[in-house]
Amino acid sequence: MGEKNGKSGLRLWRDARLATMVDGVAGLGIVEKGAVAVRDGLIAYAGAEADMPASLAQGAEAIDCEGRWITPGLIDCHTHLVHAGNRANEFEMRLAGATYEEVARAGGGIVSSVKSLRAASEDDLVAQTLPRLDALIAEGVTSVEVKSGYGLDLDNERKSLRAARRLAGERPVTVRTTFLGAHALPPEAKGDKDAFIDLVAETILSAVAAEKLADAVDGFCEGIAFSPEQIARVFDKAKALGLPVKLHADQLSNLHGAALAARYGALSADHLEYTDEAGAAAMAKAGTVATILPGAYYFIRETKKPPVELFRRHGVKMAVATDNNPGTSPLTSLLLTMNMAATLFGMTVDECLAGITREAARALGLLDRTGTLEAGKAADLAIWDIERPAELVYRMGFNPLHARIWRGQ
Ligand code: DI6
Ligand code: FE
Repeated sequence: MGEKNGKSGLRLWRDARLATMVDGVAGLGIVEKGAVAVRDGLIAYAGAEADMPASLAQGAEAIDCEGRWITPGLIDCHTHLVHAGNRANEFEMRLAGATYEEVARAGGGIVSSVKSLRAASEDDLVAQTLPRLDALIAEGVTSVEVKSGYGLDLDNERKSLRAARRLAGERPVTVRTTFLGAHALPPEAKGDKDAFIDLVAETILSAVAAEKLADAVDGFCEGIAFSPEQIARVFDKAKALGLPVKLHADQLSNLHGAALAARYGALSADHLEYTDEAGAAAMAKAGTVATILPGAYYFIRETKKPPVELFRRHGVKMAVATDNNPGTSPLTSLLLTMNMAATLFGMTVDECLAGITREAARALGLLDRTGTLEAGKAADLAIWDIERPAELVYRMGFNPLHARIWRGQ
């Protein structure tokens, strides 16, 4: 762990207020006068300083937090961070009155990002992505999910996922990759969605899995993308390969994507503006997390809100994420995302904070490793210059991060 640690290899953050976010505990799991002890990159203790075993204090390098708040490191569980170029030109078209669908039909949309990504080298993709990753990290992000889906052929999907994997070598952050081959139809498919789905499921996904480039498989289930039947073919292949699934579901219309995701035991179903009660009930039963993405809702000026109240009533867990992508959510702030989730959708402060920590970890299948302050988990911490946790949700465009710890460093 390097020479910065105490002789015993222990580091101790003391005189802190903790939002432990422990599952099943009321609210934020707050501990006043708390301490976090860390050994070998893992949390050895998180709780009241007075109750901490004395052995953990001996020889530890102690860091006085002077009453600051510690939360789990933040987790952005839905991003398309690896992309090339941007679509500010389409933004201008939309400001002049065009809709997202009209822009797509005029040769813009996802396909224009596909062109840019195919023209970029893997090194170039990494270089273009790092400033976005750095913006997330600057606000305390310690884990991030990154999707492919702008390559849409074998070589370019692999290039995207390799670039995503390389981010973890460039910065102190945990990266989870998701294969999103069923994102849009590339021009060379000439309108044949079924043939493209065959290519995605049989050829590209198999190769991606063989190279262990993806931790999960996603799809875009939508009128302008793929039908539930087509997505199911990709999911069947994912299951056969032992990969968990997640889904862009019910974003622009209700194709019952939430229920489809639940049927496959998906880690999460994401967006969900048009999800109905049957979908929410199916997700609750399957333990599928609802990932709420207010950035996309805001940016495309959607008016239908995700059914947060239904999710609460059915006991569906809710994550909150940026959906960073060049077309519908060029957003690199989880703090601002929380403000949007609260202001636009009426999510509470507790729900927002759980959404970017514990529930985001759950949505990535990482809850046993991160997302809460508990002994045995990775020492991923964010230390904040705030007086109360609500400040993290309340401010817009202000970053009160004091320090960020990833795996104890
Ligand atoms: N849903 C979205 O909002 C983005 N992808 C998706 O499946 C849109 C991505 C883009 O326009 O580039
Ligand atoms: Fe997305």
